[in-house]
Amino acid sequence: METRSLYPPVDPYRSGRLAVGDGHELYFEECGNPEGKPAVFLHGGPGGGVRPHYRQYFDPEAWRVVLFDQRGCGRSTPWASLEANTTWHLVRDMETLREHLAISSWLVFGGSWGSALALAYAQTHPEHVSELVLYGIFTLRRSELRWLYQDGASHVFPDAWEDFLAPVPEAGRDDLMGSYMRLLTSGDPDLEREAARAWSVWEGSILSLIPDPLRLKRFARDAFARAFARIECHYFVNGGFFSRDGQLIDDIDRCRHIPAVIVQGRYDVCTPARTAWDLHRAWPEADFRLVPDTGHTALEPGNIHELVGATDGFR
Ligand code: STX
Repeated sequence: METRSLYPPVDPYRSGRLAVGDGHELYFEECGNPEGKPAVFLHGGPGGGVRPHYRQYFDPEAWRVVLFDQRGCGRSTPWASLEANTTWHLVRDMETLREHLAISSWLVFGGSWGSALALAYAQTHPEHVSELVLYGIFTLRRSELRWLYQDGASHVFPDAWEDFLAPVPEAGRDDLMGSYMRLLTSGDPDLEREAARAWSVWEGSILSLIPDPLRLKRFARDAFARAFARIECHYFVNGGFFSRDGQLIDDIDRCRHIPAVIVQGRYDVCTPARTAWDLHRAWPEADFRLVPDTGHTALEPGNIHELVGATDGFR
């Protein structure tokens, strides 16, 4: 069978800014066909921002694709702000944006943190979701956060882990997320910068099956790391702002009727396959694709093949 690749690079036919309340303003863009079927792309992190290749998972003749930088990151302002920045603010922002664009329902596409936000949105506003395409499944359960930032991924990447530990004094290492939150909001610019870089590079180090030195450089830059580290850490010390551990999988019945594809890399060290498996067990109707030879990112060939296949199937 033919291996599917990304659609060619495309420029937005329109971009804009939208005030969403609490002093936050979002950058958004639309690409593809203005008369096409609507879709929205939810980026990861939280705090990761939109990248140009995210436009390329959709046939530009068929889809009207909306992309936006979530509160506090990318080109949205105030940059790196944690004020009025929670999962439920982002869910509301999606509604504000959807109404602004006069879209009645859209396909929701999201990976990693984007998969969590997609599930939170679909469980709150199922009537506005036509389909779901999810990959690198992340639901922010305590066990998932512990794996990433306390004891788990550290066993696979002990070398990168040493650099993650370095900014935290010994006494703070029993609670690394809490200690990082204090460093990232300490008010000392040098401490904040070093902590943001170490947090961001740790995550950048574990994302793909094959190492990517260019990604590590990008993750180390202040212009990316500060928003990414602060916003992620803020969401994670707050358990994603869910009312209970496991909420997104427990509440699957609210969105279970929506046609969905779930794509998960077997060797995803960032969000291990256990979570996607638990979601698959709770939601057997969704088309589950466990890719045998990929890690976390949407740029790995096997993940691209399944993700483009998913949107092609729904066009
Ligand atoms: N964060 C998982 C996540 O959503 C724990 C994520 N990790 N890296 C990314 O997203 C980007 C590559 C999109 C920045």
